[in-house]
Amino acid sequence: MPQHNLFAALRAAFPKDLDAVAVETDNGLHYSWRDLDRASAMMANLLQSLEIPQGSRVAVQVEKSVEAMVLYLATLRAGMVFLPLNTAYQSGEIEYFVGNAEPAVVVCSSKNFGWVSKIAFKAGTAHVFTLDDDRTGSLLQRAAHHSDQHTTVTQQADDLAAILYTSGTTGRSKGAMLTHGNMRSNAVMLKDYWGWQKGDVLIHALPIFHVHGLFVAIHGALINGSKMIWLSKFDPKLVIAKMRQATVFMGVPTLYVRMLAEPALTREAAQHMRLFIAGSAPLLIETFSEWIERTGHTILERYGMSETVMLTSNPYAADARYGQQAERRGGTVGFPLPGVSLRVLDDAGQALPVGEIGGIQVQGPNVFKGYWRMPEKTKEEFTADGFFKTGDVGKVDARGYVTIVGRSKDLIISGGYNVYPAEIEGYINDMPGVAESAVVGVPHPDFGEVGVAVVIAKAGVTLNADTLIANLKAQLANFKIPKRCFIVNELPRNTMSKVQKNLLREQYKSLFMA
Ligand code: MLC
Ligand code: AMP
Repeated sequence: MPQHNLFAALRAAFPKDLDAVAVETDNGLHYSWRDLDRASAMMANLLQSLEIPQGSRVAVQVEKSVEAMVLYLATLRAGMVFLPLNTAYQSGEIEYFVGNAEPAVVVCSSKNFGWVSKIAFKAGTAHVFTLDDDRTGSLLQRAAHHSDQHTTVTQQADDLAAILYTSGTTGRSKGAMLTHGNMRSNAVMLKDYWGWQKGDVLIHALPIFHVHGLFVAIHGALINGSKMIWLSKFDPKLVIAKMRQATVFMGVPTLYVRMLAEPALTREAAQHMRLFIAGSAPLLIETFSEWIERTGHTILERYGMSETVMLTSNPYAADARYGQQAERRGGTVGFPLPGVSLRVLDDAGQALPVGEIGGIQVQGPNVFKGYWRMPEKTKEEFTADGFFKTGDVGKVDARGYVTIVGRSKDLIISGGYNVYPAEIEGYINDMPGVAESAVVGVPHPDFGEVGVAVVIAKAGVTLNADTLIANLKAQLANFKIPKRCFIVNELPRNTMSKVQKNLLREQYKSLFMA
């Protein structure tokens, strides 16, 4: 049977010299390619020794560490399904994910073991391990007893490799099922498209529980046999300092905005770099232009989703094979990647001509298999001819460049994290004394966009905005908390009684902008 396991493709790209440095951390540790191979073999053997079926979910909520990345590789190797969880999620959020995904294994930080294990055992998970960012925890202790030799489990292209939870406009989060084929095809294609070359070194400064840091960045480096400079947390000064030893950087727009605020960001500091890539949220044209002025480099913006990995990209260079010019155009997300079909449709489902704005639909080997245990939702989000409805609104120009102009889904993207107003409104509406609420996204100089809550009290009740925010903080991941809360007497409505969020966005648009 042919081997489609993503790990097999990554492993095949390891350099011949397995003792060369694969990862260098910000606290001075060096991991060789052999270390990655052996450690992932030991963890894969541990997972398999648990005698859980192939395809079992391994849910992971841990701080960023090389060992956490190795656990991801081990999960692939063992033919299990990786389920990464944002470290900011609190108990209510984790309870939902664990209940929905029914993982056989849960790995958490030791400081959270008490509450996480309680949730996991209640949901029927038999194995809960700990893993901390200082190379300790029961996962490593147990793995140490296993062999450092392991034969990668054979997988079909259609077998699941990961589930990423992503919310919808209504209802609870949905688990996007990504297969080995989805991720492998995307990684192989991007290696070529972004011109990865021998000697490339990636600065890895993103969290590793979302597509950008976990897949695009890690796969990109590993499938090119490239070293990573591994930062546990984004620090603009440190990234700028590391540019002298690196060639590739990937970040959400907020990271670029924060680096631009550093006087140390100069042409000289960025001279050794080959490529700066941005995505996960719109990159403002001001940021794009200022980056060119300050560093002499043109950021390459690309567009993707949890459900699809990468969809479009500005060109790395002119490439006759793709019939493309070399220009990276600010304000656009570039061309559909090789193998990706992208079309723009109106509300009636009619394809729109060049330059007209409509809903973006995509098809390709990178597009996910569907939502975990939600066949109805999956059906709703695909067209009869197999295109996925992204929920993004955009246009394609005569040269083929795609521009995202907005979203039909009610979603706020704050510093690269997704915040779903419906979820926050649900929590606010459940609070005593609240009649109703609306959460809208408004421009923010650092995070691009942030949430603002507008709340109406029940008759005769006086609400306190600070108390509402404190209440939310006790229940939800910190990045989801609205940055401001206003108690008002009424919400603007249209003739159908629907809240006009566009008017609220307009009303509060200058709140954070000078
Ligand atoms: C942190 N805070 C945020 C926030 N991040 N608020 C809104 N939006 C965010 N993104 C708040 C915290 O709640 C806290 O508030 C305060 O800021 C400080 O928290 P912190 O953890 O110290 O923040 P910091 O380390 O500065 O984090 C900022 C950041 C981080 C930009 C480095 O958000 C980040 O790493 N973003 C990247 C997200 C990402 O990887 N996205 C990829 C998705 S994949 P308080 O009040 O509690 O003190 C995807 C597909 C694709 O979209 O195409 O790639
Ligand atoms: P996620 O569900 O976290 O994967 O977020 C995916 C969403 O991020 C997409 O549907 C887009 O709305 C948005 N996105 C990703 N990249 C870009 C980009 N370069 N420009 C604008 N929006 C983007």
